[in-house]
Amino acid sequence: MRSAAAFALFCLLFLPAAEAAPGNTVPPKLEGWYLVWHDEFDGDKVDPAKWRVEDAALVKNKELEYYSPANVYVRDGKLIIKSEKKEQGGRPYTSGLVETKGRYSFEYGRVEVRAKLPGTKGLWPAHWMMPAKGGWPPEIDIMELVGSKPDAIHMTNHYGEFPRNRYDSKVFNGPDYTKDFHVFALEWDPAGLHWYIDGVMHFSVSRNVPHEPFYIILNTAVGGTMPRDPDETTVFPQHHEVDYVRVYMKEIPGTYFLMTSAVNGKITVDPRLPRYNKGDKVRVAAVPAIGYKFEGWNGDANLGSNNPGTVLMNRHKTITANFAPDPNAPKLISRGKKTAASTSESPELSAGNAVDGDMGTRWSSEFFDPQWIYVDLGKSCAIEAVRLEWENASARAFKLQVSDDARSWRTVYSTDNGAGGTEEITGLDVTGRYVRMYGSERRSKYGYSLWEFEVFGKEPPSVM
Ligand SMILES: [Ca+2]
Repeated sequence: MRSAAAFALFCLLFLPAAEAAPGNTVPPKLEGWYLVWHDEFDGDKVDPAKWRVEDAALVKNKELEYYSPANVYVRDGKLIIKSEKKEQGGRPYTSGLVETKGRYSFEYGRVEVRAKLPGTKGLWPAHWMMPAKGGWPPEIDIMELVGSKPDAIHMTNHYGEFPRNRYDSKVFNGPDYTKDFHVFALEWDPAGLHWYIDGVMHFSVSRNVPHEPFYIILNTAVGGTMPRDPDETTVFPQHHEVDYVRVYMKEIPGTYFLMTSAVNGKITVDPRLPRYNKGDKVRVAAVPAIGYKFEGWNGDANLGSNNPGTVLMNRHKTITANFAPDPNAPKLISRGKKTAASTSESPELSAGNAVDGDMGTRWSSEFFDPQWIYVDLGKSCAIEAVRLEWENASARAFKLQVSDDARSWRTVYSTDNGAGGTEEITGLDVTGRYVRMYGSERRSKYGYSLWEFEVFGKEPPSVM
């Protein structure tokens, strides 16, 4: 399988490039592969249906950048991620991050990113992937580069359970990758991960291969543990230029892919398989994010307004779900309200940090089970949804509970397989003044750690 793909790529590299009109790039056919998703960046802006653009001072790796949407734009057929020495949001530098999170994810296939990387001390451009269901690890790093060593490409597979996570990694020393465009590719099948640079395989692993959908992230970090911080030799601004991102699936006769993508909601697929046999029936359901409603299907679903519906697999199919803002959606009613928690890891990590609307502040409990945090809505409210924004130290088993007096609790949701990341629990139909996350099993040896704990619903009309 490997040699066939390598041969196909070899041929591709030596074919004359087709001159495509601007705005109309046609990706080349890769023999044996089917193009399922791509962005050639031919338009005049970042496509919000494909990319989520970060707007936050993310707290990780001691990085120094603020990820600003102003630093990400499309120009001359390229996605540009600009890094500048400019204060924003309490950080001394601005840079950019885009990801297909909440839009597109895939399991197995070939992803290609053609890019020209920024160099200079303290910069850290990366093309990487994270699991769609949330949590960390796993993580696959297609390409990472430390700006002060512009000829060294890092390729890494992160695996295991936080905090006993591990990684397999290789550094390939080639040309200066900041001078020209290069193609960084990852091939991923159930048996292995294979990293390619300009069509040549440089790293491969056959253990700890992930088996779940991942989304794609492109960014440039500034400072932090990997590149160290910029110094007087650092040159700003810097530009990370991406010519295209393409995802291919391997063609196997008689099997078909179901591609799904959605913004402001998700499509659940049952059974969810990397590929299907002819005649298989797949149940799909469109689940709007909090604040949105389902408006219908697009693509090959052929489901009318049925939700959920059943898709017959007799060819490759792509379906998207449309979600629109819901004017009747429940409102955020927990922001800034009183909180209490069983414990706090330290005074700086108190319960109030989970309702302050700041994704850079968090509540963290002490490191034993059980632990809880509740918010006091001030009066009895109709509660319809809860969103939990977990830090890495998340809950494997937890309940959501509601109370009128903070003593007697009613369980309204329970799981023993919490995914971490962003967890939205919707469709609640309960009334209460207090809402509690009660954790009974931690996912790590650390505590329960929430960037935000958000309750959505309706406050009662004021009594005259
Ligand atoms: Ca917070």
